[in-house]
Amino acid sequence: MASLSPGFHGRGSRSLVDRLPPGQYPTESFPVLSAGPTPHLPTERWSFTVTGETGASRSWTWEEMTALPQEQPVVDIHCVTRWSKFDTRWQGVSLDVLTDEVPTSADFVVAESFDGYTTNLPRADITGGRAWLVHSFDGYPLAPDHGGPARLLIPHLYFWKSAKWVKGLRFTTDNEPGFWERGGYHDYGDPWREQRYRGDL
Ligand SMILES: Nc1nc2c(c(=O)[nH]1)N[C@H]1C(S)=C(S)[C@@H](COP(=O)(O)O)O[C@H]1N2
Ligand SMILES: [Mo]
Repeated sequence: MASLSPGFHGRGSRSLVDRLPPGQYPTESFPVLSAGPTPHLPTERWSFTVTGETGASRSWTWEEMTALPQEQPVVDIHCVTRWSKFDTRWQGVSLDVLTDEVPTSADFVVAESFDGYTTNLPRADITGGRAWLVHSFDGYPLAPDHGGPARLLIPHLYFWKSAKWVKGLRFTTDNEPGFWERGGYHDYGDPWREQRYRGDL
């Protein structure tokens, strides 16, 4: 069923120890990690835009986005600062639904946020049912400090790839390193391979 996330394995089927990537520790809390101050965006002024490498684009207002088919992923998240949080519950729209609207043959994508933050990904990593635009956490509207009104959720990569206050996705032919990637973090960021910093294999 599409609303059950790939990260949800059912109670007890996989031990928490096996779900902890190398060098991580589990936490019950939900730390806030932001490079700058939290922007406060009323949903009436919010929009989300997907732009193709040719310049063609498609935008959604808040009302339009929340009217799209909703999924409720339950996933483990892993921050490069070494905390991991199991079974986090979100609600939002699959990035497949949004990116399907803009034809592209680009290999890369840059997520761009209202605070100026950027992060780059291979396009393949935001399709296939493993990345979302989320607006609720644990049954409540997403708190501003955690990226509300809406953020990306890409749980198979370190959490810096999950851009908070995201305003759009831009497909790019060339790989364009984002904020932390330019700052020395790994280009891809797979927690299972401990790809924390540039130079990690
Ligand atoms: N727009 C934006 N998104 C961002 C950041 C940021 O500073 N600005 N920080 C990133 C980092 S480094 C992490 S670990 C996660 C933290 O999300 P949290 O504050 O909800 O734990 O958001 C990521 N997304
Ligand atoms: Mo982070």
